Amino acid sequence: MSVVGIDVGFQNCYIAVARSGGIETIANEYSDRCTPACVSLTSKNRMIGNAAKSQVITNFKNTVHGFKKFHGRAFDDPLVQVEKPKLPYSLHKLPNGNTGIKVRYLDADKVFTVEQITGMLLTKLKETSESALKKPVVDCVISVPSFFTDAERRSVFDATQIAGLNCLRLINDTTAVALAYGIYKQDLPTPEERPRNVVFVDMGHSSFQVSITAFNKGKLKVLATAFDLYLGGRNFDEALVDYFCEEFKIKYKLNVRDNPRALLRLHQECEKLKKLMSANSSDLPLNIECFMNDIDVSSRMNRGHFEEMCAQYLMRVEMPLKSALEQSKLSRDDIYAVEIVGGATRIPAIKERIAKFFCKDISTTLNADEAVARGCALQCAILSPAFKVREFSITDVVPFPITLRWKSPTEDGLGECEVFSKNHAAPFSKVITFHKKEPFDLEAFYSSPQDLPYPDHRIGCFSVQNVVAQPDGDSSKVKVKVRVNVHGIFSVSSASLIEKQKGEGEDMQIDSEPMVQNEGRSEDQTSSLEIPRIMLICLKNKTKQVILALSKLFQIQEGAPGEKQDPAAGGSKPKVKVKSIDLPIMANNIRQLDSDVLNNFVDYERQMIIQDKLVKELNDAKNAVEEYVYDLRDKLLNGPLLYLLNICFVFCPFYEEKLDALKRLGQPIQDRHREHEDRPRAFEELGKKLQLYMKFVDSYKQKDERYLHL
Ligand code: ATP
Ligand code: K
Ligand code: MG
Repeated sequence: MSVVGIDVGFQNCYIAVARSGGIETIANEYSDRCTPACVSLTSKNRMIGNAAKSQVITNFKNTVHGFKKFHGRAFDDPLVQVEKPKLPYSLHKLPNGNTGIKVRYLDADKVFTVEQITGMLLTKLKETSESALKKPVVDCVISVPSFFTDAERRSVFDATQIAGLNCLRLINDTTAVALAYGIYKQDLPTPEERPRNVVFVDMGHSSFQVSITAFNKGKLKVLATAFDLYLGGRNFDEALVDYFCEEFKIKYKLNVRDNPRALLRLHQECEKLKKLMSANSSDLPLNIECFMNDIDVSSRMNRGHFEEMCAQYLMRVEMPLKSALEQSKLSRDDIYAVEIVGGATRIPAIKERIAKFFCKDISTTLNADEAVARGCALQCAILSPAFKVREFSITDVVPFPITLRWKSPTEDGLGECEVFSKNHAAPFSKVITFHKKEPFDLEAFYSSPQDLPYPDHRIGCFSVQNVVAQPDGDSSKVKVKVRVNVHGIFSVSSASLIEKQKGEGEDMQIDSEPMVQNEGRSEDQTSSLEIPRIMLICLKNKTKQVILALSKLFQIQEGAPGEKQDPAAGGSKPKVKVKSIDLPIMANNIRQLDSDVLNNFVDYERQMIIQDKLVKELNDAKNAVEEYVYDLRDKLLNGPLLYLLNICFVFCPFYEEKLDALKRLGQPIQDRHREHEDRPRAFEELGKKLQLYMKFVDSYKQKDERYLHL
């Protein structure tokens, strides 16, 4: 079993693998450890990663990049609409309202979903890992931004399945970084001591993420996360592009924005310039030859001017830092270190802002590009039974609070409660007990839409089916397990009806001691809320009438979920025999691909893989033929052979057959050629052997005449 971690960035992807010697990031066939998040479709095949990036300008309409943020988003989503005019390729509204990507592929118009495009990218990353490890790769851990909502996570997860990967965890970028930081630290405080609090800051190409994490020996606990969804390296590129577009309009009368190719080139050059300015504060040139209408353009820029231009972005660095610090309830003095990763944190002005806010020098002990992937590989190693790693427990947070609302078709029971508060530990399961006579619906949604970086606060509706009253007409006890799983995805994962048995006295069972249970290595913690707490929340929101109805209708119970037999919890209670029946749950309005659609995508991805392979084999064969022909031609410059070669080309439709035919034709000629070449060498060797033999004979001749005949 291989153990692989993948950082799927907006711009750059990295792969790390666990080997016996430790974690290693691996390079692709271009000896590059960074694989661009780029997919290019052509009339024959797909190009993915570096090969696709080289098509960005030449095949701009069909080269897809910057798609990570379309995961789980509708076409009409404001974020999608903001991005749309900036893209060189077209977006398309899918029948279900989702964002589709329209390209030409195999000489036909084709709309791919974002899951399919990320699936293609993951296929490439899977192949890269497989060729490095020389064995199949299935299990992996993949990073997502900590602010990704349910729909976005489900969409990324679907993409992993399209690529045939078994994603053991979708881990938050900054949590992966925290793991990469903490697992090797030998000097962490013991569990009894005050934890070591470290701030992790990641600014990539598209967004800015901050987390504050508390470390003790053998564990990390995320305290808080914060982000700016729209702040990343690309903003700084765009500022430069804007500036030069204006300048070239005046200086050269060029309307760069009307020419997608020129605009893309300017983008590339501006990104290069931006990187140069990180290391250089002097005046730097920008030169682009044959930029537009055969005009060469040139200009200059320096760091000071650049920072002025980007003031609006630099200003926004502080907010997420402040938010994370406030949420963590720590003071600056409680912070042990501020670790930065992500390409855009190399901009000196960004580093300065971060350092200034925490009144602390920033640390760069982690590899800024590879830390996320390394953390993913470490998490994969922890989760994989095939690998032995130091025990290290990871507790992440729920980034946005989640509320559950319930209703039945006829019963007048209606209520809601916040099941996961902001920064609640995750993964985590809770068991809620209802008293119901008929099936009922549970609607899950994010409690505070105003803080949500997503336009729709609904998560989904879960119908608990087959609920019936007890034979005596009483309500049945229904235990429902709700959870935020290892991927950070919410679900109502199971429900069961507890059948009253004779002799059961109590109507409710509430364990007074909160129980937190570890479910194996997934560290999925289980517990429930106490009634008083829920009542409090409901009191805030609902009328007295509802509260009264509520108090009759539900209870929330501590305990492990999924038990077939209710254990006598607490020990002191009398043992009560109950029968539990599993209830089916129907999930509606979940933003995830239907299983038949997903299966189609899986099949289609396989077909495209085969198509790419065929094209590659054909190309390889073609290259082999060409090589062979050139080789032969060099050796036999003229004669009837060339004539024969040409015939062979005309009549053989397939390269492999051509090559075989050619070899049949060429072999005897080549053999003779080699013989001819070998002849002088053979003479030379024969001469040497003769000399040796003569020496041998001479030496023995003197001793014994008989040896002469040997
Ligand atoms: P995201 O995390 O938003 O999904 P990503 O992971 O693909 O994106 P990174 O690879 O961390 O992003 O960073 C890429 C960004 O960092 C690009 O904008 C790139 O131009 C920028 N960058 C890289 N090196 C430098 C540098 N030396 N100076 C300034 N910016 C840099
Ligand atoms: K990255
Ligand atoms: Mg990143």
